[in-house]
Amino acid sequence: MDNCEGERFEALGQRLLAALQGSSRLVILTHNNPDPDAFASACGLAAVINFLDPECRVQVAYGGIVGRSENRTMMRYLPCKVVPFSRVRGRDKVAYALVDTQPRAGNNVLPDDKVPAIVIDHHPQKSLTRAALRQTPFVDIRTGYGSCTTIVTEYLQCLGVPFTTALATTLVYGISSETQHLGREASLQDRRIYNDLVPLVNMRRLSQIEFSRRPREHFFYIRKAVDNAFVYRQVIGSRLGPVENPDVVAEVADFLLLHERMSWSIVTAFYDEKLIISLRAGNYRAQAGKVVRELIEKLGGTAGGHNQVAGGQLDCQGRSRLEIAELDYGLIIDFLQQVTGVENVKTIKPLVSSELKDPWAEGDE
Ligand SMILES: [Mn+2]
Repeated sequence: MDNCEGERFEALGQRLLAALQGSSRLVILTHNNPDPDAFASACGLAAVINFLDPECRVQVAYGGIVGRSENRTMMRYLPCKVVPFSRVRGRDKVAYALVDTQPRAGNNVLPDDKVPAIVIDHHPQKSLTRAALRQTPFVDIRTGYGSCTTIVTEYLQCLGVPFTTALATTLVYGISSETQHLGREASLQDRRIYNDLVPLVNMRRLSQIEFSRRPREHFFYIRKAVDNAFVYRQVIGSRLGPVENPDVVAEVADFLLLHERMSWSIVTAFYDEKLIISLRAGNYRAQAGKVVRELIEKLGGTAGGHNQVAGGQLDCQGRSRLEIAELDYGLIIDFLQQVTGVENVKTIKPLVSSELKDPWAEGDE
């Protein structure tokens, strides 16, 4: 493989170790409410570091929660232990790596005053993250890659780290979940790496993860999502209001985009004092990341993403329920105007309900 040739990959191991600056502990952080790509990247990097320096104690940690059934099932079979960040001891004395996210991106728990040793990601940089990355000794950001897992798998291959079945299965699920089986935003390199790994995978386990059983609450969310769903031209969306599981936002966005006539889906919900927003686009040149940043950043929130998958969050601490409800509705209208070019969007039609439900109406939680 071209990226594995000669001194380039020999230097990779040395550069990773040098970035740790002799630290005997490394905490690998994913983005909050980690998805399969984040978990797989983290476990892959843990295997890389363990291989390079067996003495280094590596921990994988995340902020937020893991709500989606597939992700919870995946977590049970990970080749490395993953803990909530709150359970990490001695947080001041460890080196940090970030995967599938960047310092100051707004979606991870790395304290603002901490400079990570390693950052590996496939999301575009933003002005805020760029400044923080300047001080980071090891940075590898490849926006052309469909999954962050692919980058880390290249390291494993280049360094000759052996793949266990559990590791290969984790990595393949990371890539296939992020790219919808290589159909969404996947690059040639994602495909190559995926093909290399597939023979090593436990397919039965992979299937168990992808088609995992759901708890009863899942069906409540599906009902709510459909009850509240609206359409406007080629856009489908749903406002979920307050939720107990933030992962449901992305899940519903994927689900709604299955509608045969739609080119965009937008889903909002309220969790942990934040308005969360998730965007999906059918067109691979849609620039969803740019769209969501324009929507959220002017309100003071953080957002980002790729062409077809993007998301953001807006801190609502100190705002009244009515203000949040208005922000939520305003976001939807703003989005509709932006992507349809219609200047004055007034009526949005319900998808299946007789009238559009307001998730913020009192007593409707
Ligand atoms: Mn990712």
